[in-house]
Amino acid sequence: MSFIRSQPAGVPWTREQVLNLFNSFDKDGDGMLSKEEVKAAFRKLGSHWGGFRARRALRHADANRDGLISAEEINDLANYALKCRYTLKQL
Ligand SMILES: [Ca+2]
Ligand SMILES: [Ca+2]
Repeated sequence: MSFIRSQPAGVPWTREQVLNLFNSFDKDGDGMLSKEEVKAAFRKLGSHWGGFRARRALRHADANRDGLISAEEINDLANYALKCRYTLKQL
């Protein structure tokens, strides 16, 4: 099974856009991203497997293994999201 879809019409997200998106998904405003918040953000990025991506992303970026992405860890989270090569659909 392939998790990669080709979306030739899309434009890749920039690092800045990805970071802004993740920050905007801190719904409870505690400065940390929970797995649910990460999952919602990945859905917004265009993932059809938000839960799968959230688990993988946390494993990748959650350096202290507390299940939350802190401000220090969010750069690694963005790196992971950028590696997934989601694209921004043209409006
Ligand atoms: Ca939060
Ligand atoms: Ca953490």
